[in-house]
Amino acid sequence: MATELTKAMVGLDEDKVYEIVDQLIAAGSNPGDIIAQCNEGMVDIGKLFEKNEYYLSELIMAGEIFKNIMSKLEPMLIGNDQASQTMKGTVVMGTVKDDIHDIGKDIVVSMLKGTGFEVVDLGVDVPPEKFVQAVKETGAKIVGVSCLLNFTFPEIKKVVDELTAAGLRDQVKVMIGGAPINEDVRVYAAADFYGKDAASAVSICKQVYQ
Ligand code: B12
Repeated sequence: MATELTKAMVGLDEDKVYEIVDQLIAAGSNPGDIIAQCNEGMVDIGKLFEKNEYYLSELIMAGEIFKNIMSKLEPMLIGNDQASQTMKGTVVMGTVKDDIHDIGKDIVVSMLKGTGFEVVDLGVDVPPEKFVQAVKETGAKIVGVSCLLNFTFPEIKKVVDELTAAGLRDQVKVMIGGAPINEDVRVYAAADFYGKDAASAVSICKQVYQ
């Protein structure tokens, strides 16, 4: 059953969305739950887009609403982990080449920072060689690759291949995520981990830096 927040999100009812989010924050709701409800709305918005009931302008608006929600939730994600005082390790993060979706990546980045990881955020539309260069420069043991488009799956594979070509594959793990990603894509790209959400990204990184 879709919640009121999910419904308001799907309807792009901006004022209602912020009102509900503010109420949930005031009531002490977990930011992860609020994100999950909004995310469910984003998936439905994507389906309406596929059916030509929503257009690019609606996707853009949905993205802006989500970013505004994140600016309310971000302070709750940063430093909400008691153990965050101790630096856990470095993670290189970016969205693959030709893909400009950054909302999910940014949530992963915030959650990782909030749990004590140093994150090198390469942004969006990142060519494979930039991932490689960042690993060389930082010595990160894990690279997070975000990908939201089916036609950019080969770009994930290229990141893995370039790491191999640079002789770095043995010392770095590759985790991937984004709405259309699943285990099959992980196998196709020869990545090490698939994470379905930001919380999974955190547990994967904790596992790698254990
Ligand atoms: C908002 C949106 C946009 C916005 C993005 C704004 C922004 N600043 O990011 C704009 C308008 C730019 C956009 C553009 C396009 N989009 Co768009 N977009 C969406 C939409 C509705 C929501 C995406 C989103 O932000 N979701 C919310 C976040 C929180 O979820 P998330 O990204 O999945 O992230 C979570 C997890 O996946 C995970 N995660 C994410 N990254 C990572 C990384 C790692 C390492 C790990 C472990 C986990 C992880 O953690 C996050 C938090 O839980 C999706 C629908 C959907 N199903 O997602 C379509 C969608 C992704 N878009 C789609 C399309 C087709 C496009 C366009 C090609 C449309 C066009 N004709 O131009 C362009 C492509 C532009 C480009 N080159 O990148 C399709 C892709 C279909 C496909 N599978 O290939 C989708 C699925 C819509 C659909 N159903 O048709 N889009």
